[in-house]
Amino acid sequence: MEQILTLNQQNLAAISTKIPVPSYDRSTIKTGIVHVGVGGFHRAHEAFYTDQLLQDKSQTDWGICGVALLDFDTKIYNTLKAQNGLYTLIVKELDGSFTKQIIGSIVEVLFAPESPIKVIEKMASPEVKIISLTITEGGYNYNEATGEFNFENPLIQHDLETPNAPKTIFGYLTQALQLRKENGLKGVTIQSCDNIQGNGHMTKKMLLSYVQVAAPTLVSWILENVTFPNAMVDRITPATSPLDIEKLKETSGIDDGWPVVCEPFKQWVIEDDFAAGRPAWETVGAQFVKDVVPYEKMKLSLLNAGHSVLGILGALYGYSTIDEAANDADISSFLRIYMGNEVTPTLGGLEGVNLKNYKFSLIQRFGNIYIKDQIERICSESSAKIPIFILPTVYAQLANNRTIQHAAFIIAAFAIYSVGVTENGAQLMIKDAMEAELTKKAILARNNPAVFLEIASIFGDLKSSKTFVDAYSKAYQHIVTNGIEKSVKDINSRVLNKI
Ligand code: CS2
Repeated sequence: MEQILTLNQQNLAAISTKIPVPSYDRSTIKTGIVHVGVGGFHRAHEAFYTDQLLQDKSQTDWGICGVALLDFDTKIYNTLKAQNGLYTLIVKELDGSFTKQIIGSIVEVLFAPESPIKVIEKMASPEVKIISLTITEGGYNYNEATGEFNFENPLIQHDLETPNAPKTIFGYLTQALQLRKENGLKGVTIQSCDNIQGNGHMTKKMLLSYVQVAAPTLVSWILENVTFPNAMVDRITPATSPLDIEKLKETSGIDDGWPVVCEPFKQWVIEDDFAAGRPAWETVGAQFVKDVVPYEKMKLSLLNAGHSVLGILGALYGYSTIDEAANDADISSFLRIYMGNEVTPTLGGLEGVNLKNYKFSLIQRFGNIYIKDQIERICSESSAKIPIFILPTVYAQLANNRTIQHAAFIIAAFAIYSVGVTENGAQLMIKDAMEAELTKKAILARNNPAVFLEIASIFGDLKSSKTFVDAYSKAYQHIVTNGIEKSVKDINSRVLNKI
């Protein structure tokens, strides 16, 4: 049997006989980027692009220091630390083959709960030019009902009281920027890599709200010295399964505690607004544009919303992976009608993008049977995703008196999903920061479906739209009376147009 090699810097030369490893000397790479949130997505996306860039050996300034922010992140921190920041990226191709390589761009890792000061100092280090973030939609601490920063969050209160040992990204950034200011350092870029419309604008708005209270004198310095480029990020990255880890061992003889699996497709469209220089990511496939808003809108309302549609319906059908839902003829029709009739009219012209092709490519990506993206992953934190992925489409359609039937159906399906059990009695695993509230309202909704829409931090003022409430309540009753499968067929049969 082939010798199994543990992934770490020392074994890299031996591993290079099995799969490609970084061609650059990692010991010469300086840390130019601090990235918060070293989960699968960052490692399949920004860290991958950066690794490709570092293969051009003249680029030595853009290594990444990965920061694990939450207590919950101990495992990824320990794994990356033991592996000297190295990990395997396994791309699951459309033909079922796997392309593997070792990524080396994460040259340092820090665990914030263990050493908050080290994280603050690293963010404030003169060689660091970019602080990038993958902190999930919920991490921006935004209240959908008020549109404002949520100061009621106990962690935010903690950060205000204990600035030197923060727990949230806002506490960290404030301390780090304060230190940069005191040290006379100039610009730095804070770059969001999360799925939020105007993610740079959102980061700026939320950070400034916090700083206004925590360190008011820092506000003007931030306005002068920090930029927040918007970006659209894309690569489907399912959670790594124990089987992925085993298979890597078996087929390549590499023992990697947490490899990353992803699809072949990748896209990164970034606004070129960097305060202190940036990596030439365009040389490895990223696009720099003046205005990224239309790209973000397209991706969030078609891909991410598409995922939520497949996830919520798929869960109620009893499926466990996205490809199963995407390859179900009725769910697929539902999705195509939603995209064609409800989302497409809300997207303005996109220069250089063929929307029709984009939608078809999504259907193909969702249907990739090798990716096995988990419905559980997609449905997790839906309370933060729905307001970003689906509701902007609903508001735009309502404002123009256009159809919202399929969107209303999805929200009704989500209300039924939130009870936590399918119509066949199977338990659903709800992973959501708002789980308690969701379940409570979902149970009450059985008597009066509209109650679910009262969760203002998700649905804002949607409950005051009679058109929406009627369509939603009708869909809810239809599903309860006829079952999910017949209801999906019925609603589809009322519409002729698809993409
Ligand atoms: C997904 C995203 O979290 C979700 O619900 O839609 O993680 C999606 O896979 C990525 O944004 C793809 O780029």
